[in-house]
Amino acid sequence: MVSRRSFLTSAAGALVSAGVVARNAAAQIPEAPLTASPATEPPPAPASGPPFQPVVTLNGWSLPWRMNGDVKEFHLIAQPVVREIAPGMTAHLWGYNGQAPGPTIECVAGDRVRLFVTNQLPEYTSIHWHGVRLPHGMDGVTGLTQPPIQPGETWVYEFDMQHSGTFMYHPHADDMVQLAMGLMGSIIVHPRDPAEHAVDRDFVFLMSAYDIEPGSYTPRVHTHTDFNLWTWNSRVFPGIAPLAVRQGDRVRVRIGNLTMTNHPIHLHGHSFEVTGTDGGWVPPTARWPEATIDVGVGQMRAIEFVADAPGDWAFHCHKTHHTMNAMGHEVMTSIGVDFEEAAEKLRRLIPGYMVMGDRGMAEMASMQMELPENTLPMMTGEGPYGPIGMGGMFTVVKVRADQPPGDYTDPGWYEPPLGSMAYRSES
Ligand SMILES: [Cu+2]
Repeated sequence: MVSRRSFLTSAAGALVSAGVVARNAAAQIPEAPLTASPATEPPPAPASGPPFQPVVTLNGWSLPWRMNGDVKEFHLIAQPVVREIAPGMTAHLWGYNGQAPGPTIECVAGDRVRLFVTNQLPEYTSIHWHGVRLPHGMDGVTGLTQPPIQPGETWVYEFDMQHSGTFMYHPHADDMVQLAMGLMGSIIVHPRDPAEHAVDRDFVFLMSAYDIEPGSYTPRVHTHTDFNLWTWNSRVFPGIAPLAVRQGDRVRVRIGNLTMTNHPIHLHGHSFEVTGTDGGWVPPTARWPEATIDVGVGQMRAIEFVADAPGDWAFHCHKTHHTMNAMGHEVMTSIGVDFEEAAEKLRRLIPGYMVMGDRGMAEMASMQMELPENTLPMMTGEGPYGPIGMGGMFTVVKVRADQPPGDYTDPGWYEPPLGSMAYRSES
């Protein structure tokens, strides 16, 4: 049996040093740094406690726990972290246990949980368990339900997880700054009966937004709505893992929104139903088909579909500026303007000066432009037929007949059967 002190010390040591991942309390062996592999890992089976089918956290992982008698103990450490947004750009954020967003907390309805929260931030914090029904004093609202957790302190939250569903955790302390810095995570409470709400593949991610000037690393925390990086689990395409599924699978995707605007999330090639919100499960009689679901600020939506159509299907926010990276807002529209005369003069002063945007901006997607340090192209991601022209809140659901059960490896690009693809007219 591991003593509480040694558990806390080793958990802190293993998790904190260099942002490494530990999969469970029994095996805190540093694995590859998170930045090394953007791929989605298969979920590990629960190490102890009641059985459940684990979720896949896109570009993330689930928090290890240990059983102390009948209580499931977790340890969150709020601290500064370095997060790779996509290859070519890292951000200096605040997160939990080496990552922003923090690891996913998974438990089972009926579990009693004890959550240790250590504050290694330079200012006070708290954790609110969004959507979870619990006693007043565990709700984590600084000033209202508890004094703040001061830097260096560890506080303990303890309550019963009464209902299954998808929830979120985040501070209610200096909210605007602490959410703009990335302090958040997902909570999955699985049904006590694993057959209830069972699916073949279960994914989760949180939407967050940052305002990071090209060439800098720390988000501007006083931005209200004009963020320039729209992320899923603090990653942007092509840094977001694909959702690899087997044809015929019933798939659930749980999407939480802790940005400051709504996101209409659209899935190609399929029709889905909303089966859960942060309030709980939607009764089957109250569901209807959708291809786009608007996820409002502070909301969670769980969608489910049968992946019946093989192919690579775009899955993205439908706000076009949310599928772009690090974009400037003060860009003049110059479509239809003839700049050549002015450009000729400018080239005498600035050799190689190019006119951009007079025929739209698609060209910029394929152009290798010189970028400032630590930023990303606005439109990014290369597909099998050229630039995809989208970054930000975008990834691909890859449906394959031969994707082995339980295998989440990226199967590569889809090759459509002969005669099933759009083609150039020769007439
Ligand atoms: Cu959006």
